Amino acid sequence: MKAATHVFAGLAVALAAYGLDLNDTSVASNRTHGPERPLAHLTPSVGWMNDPNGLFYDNETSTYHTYYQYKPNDTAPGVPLYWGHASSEDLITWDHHGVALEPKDEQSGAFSGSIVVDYNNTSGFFDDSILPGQRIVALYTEHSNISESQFAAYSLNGGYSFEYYEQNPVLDINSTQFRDPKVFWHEETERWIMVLALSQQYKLQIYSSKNLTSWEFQSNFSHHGLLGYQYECPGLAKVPIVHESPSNVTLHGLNSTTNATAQTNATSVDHKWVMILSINPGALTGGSFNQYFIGDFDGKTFTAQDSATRALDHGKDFYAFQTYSDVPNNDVLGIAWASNWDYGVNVPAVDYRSSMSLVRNLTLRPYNPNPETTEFTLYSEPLVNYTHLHTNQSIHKTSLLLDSEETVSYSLGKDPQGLLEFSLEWKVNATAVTSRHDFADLSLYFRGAEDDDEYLRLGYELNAAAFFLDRGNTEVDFVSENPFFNNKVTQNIETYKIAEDGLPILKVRGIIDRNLIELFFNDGSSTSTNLFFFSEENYIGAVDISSGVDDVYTILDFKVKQMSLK
Ligand SMILES: *[C@@H]1O[C@H](CO)[C@@H](O)[C@H](O)[C@H]1NC(C)=O
Ligand SMILES: *[C@@H]1O[C@H](CO)[C@@H](O)[C@H](O)[C@H]1NC(C)=O
Ligand SMILES: *[C@@H]1O[C@H](CO)[C@@H](O)[C@H](O)[C@H]1NC(C)=O
Ligand SMILES: *[C@@H]1O[C@H](CO)[C@@H](O)[C@H](O)[C@H]1NC(C)=O
Ligand SMILES: *[C@@H]1O[C@H](CO)[C@@H](O)[C@H](O)[C@H]1NC(C)=O
Ligand SMILES: *[C@@H]1O[C@H](CO)[C@@H](O)[C@H](O)[C@H]1NC(C)=O
Ligand SMILES: *[C@@H]1O[C@H](CO)[C@@H](O)[C@H](O)[C@H]1NC(C)=O
Ligand SMILES: *[C@@H]1O[C@H](CO)[C@@H](O)[C@H](O)[C@H]1NC(C)=O
Ligand SMILES: *[C@@H]1O[C@H](CO)[C@@H](O)[C@H](O)[C@H]1NC(C)=O
Ligand SMILES: *[C@@H]1O[C@H](CO)[C@@H](O)[C@H](O)[C@H]1NC(C)=O
Ligand SMILES: *[C@@H]1O[C@H](CO)[C@@H](O)[C@H](O)[C@H]1NC(C)=O
Ligand SMILES: CC(=O)N[C@H]1CO[C@H](CO)[C@@H](O)[C@@H]1O
Repeated sequence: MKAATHVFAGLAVALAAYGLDLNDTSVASNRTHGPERPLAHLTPSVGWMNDPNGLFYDNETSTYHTYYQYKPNDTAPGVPLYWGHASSEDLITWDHHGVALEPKDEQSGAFSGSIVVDYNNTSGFFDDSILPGQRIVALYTEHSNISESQFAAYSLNGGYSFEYYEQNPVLDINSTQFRDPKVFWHEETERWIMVLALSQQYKLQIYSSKNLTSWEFQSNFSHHGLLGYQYECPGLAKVPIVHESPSNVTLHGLNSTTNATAQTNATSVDHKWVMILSINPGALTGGSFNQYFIGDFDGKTFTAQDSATRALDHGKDFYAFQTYSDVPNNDVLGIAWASNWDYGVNVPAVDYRSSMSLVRNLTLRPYNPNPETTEFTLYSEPLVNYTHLHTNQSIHKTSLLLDSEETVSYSLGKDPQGLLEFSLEWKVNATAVTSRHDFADLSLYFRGAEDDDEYLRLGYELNAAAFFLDRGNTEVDFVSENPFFNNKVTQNIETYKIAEDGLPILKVRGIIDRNLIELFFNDGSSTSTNLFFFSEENYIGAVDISSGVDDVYTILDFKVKQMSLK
């Protein structure tokens, strides 16, 4: 999807004329890794990428397929817009397969959509020669300046190329702002369900079908959450409830007025439905934003449990989140475009632009936003498979009481490649703060190996009870010149557990990959995903820990791994 305020016109020259064969695997099939390219995140081999599309798992080959909005011959979006395609077994290393879906002409776009595996051949597109697990049907938006309608396409070779349904469109309501179908099989009513956005009317619409080609309107979910300019890229997922927080700690809000167990009607409920919604522009922090609603779905109507909207990620660079179809054990796995339309077209780039987030595993678990409330929230866990990752250097420290005079420094080893994973658990003794005037911080400085004046600063400040990230300490002109690229991002963070001495403990896990940082607070009850830019090949090579106050912060556990691809 794109911001509708962008108008692309007059692009009429065939891609082939620019020497780019859409099916040319010699260009696009390799695991390319240029100097600034994230190592463990999906990036396109060349060209422009935005929303993830058509995510599915092929159980015959144990392979995850990810498609995405793609303009192969340019590092900015525009028509004709395609679906690019990559596949992976570990969700860390991706094989590129070039263009998978094409728009109907040069003035159009094959806009966002989804893929389902039609095991039972309800569509009639397949015969017995196609294994049930590879009966791939895509539903997507065919976009032009005069229309957005929903098209079907199917693959007879496991998702590598597609045939277009002869009687497209399968859903057309004569609108120019009607897009991004996410389709799934609803076991309870034995129907396919499609949720899509009537974008500029702030409606998510639900349709159902027996055969993926004939769609019947069921209901609207309208005017919920932050509205912004328009609704985009919705999703509806059945998310498992896990009744314990991940570390199985005793939650501190036991005198709660709302009680997480009561909220989900005791333990008889093992899931809730979650409606996912992207808006752009309209984020309170500027630009693109993903929110969600928790509720129930009966095959016709989604009913939110309360009037709250919740943030799927609190960072600047997490948009158009979509879940994978047909994942084993019904796990809810999904991926987002790790950028923001406010500046995504302007970020430093050479031959490609944009990255996806890591794939996240979603569950609903209890947490305490404050001491009087226990409620369910979406927890996100990044899937970091180490099969193709090599640890070059690791650091592990425990029991370190910080004072303001001393900075503790760690080198991350020789020739770092810019891929780090870290976790920090710390205890806060607020009574040791002598003055409310103090900036009572705990700070980590992740510094460049070539130039340590370039650094990311992240940390916690107890008077604000919030985590902060400062991505502005760099010589990269884009960072200082682009007014939309906020340098400072913050996130309130709740106590995670109480230590034996009664003091609160907090925790963060982070993955830093060349120019992208993903933060997971308190085992994933909130997250923050943000791009950052250092000078070329100035990969992070050291980390300093310091505090502005004495005896307030105890590092209970600090781990860092500096990694590269095997
Ligand atoms: C990409 O291809 C389109 C036509 O398909 C053309 O109009 C456009 O100029 C090309 N862009 C670049 C950067 O080559
Ligand atoms: C790509 O390959 C598919 C399947 O072989 C074919 O139908 C399609 O026309 C090809 N596209 C181009 C642009 O060559
Ligand atoms: C894949 O799933 C389909 C539908 O459940 C099943 O028929 C098939 O046996 C599965 N294939 C494998 C390799 O597990
Ligand atoms: C396939 O058919 C079986 C048996 O009727 C049914 O239980 C299952 O839900 C169907 N699945 C899909 C994806 O059509
Ligand atoms: C489609 O919408 C346009 C613009 O609102 C209108 O002029 C046209 O008559 C509509 N077409 C049909 C078939 O309803
Ligand atoms: C899909 O189902 C509808 C309604 O049941 C039916 O009218 C239509 O013919 C079916 N389409 C195909 C291609 O089977
Ligand atoms: C979590 O804690 C409860 C209560 O202490 C205990 O009964 C349960 O077995 C624990 N679960 C796990 C997975 O450790
Ligand atoms: C919570 O309840 C316990 C006993 O039930 C009580 O001792 C404690 O003071 C209460 N805490 C708060 C914050 O109300
Ligand atoms: C939460 O609600 C459940 C079910 O109503 C009840 O059994 C339990 O005692 C409550 N817990 C607290 C801490 O209020
Ligand atoms: C809880 O479950 C009972 C029995 O299944 C049902 O009657 C009741 O409506 C449910 N309450 C809520 C709040 O969902
Ligand atoms: C996702 O989380 C659930 C609940 O913790 C777990 O059972 C499942 O194995 C996880 N899936 C993956 C792929 O890690
Ligand atoms: C550009 C490039 O490196 N192409 C290579 C991609 O991978 C194939 C198969 O391994 C090679 O034959 C190409 O040379």
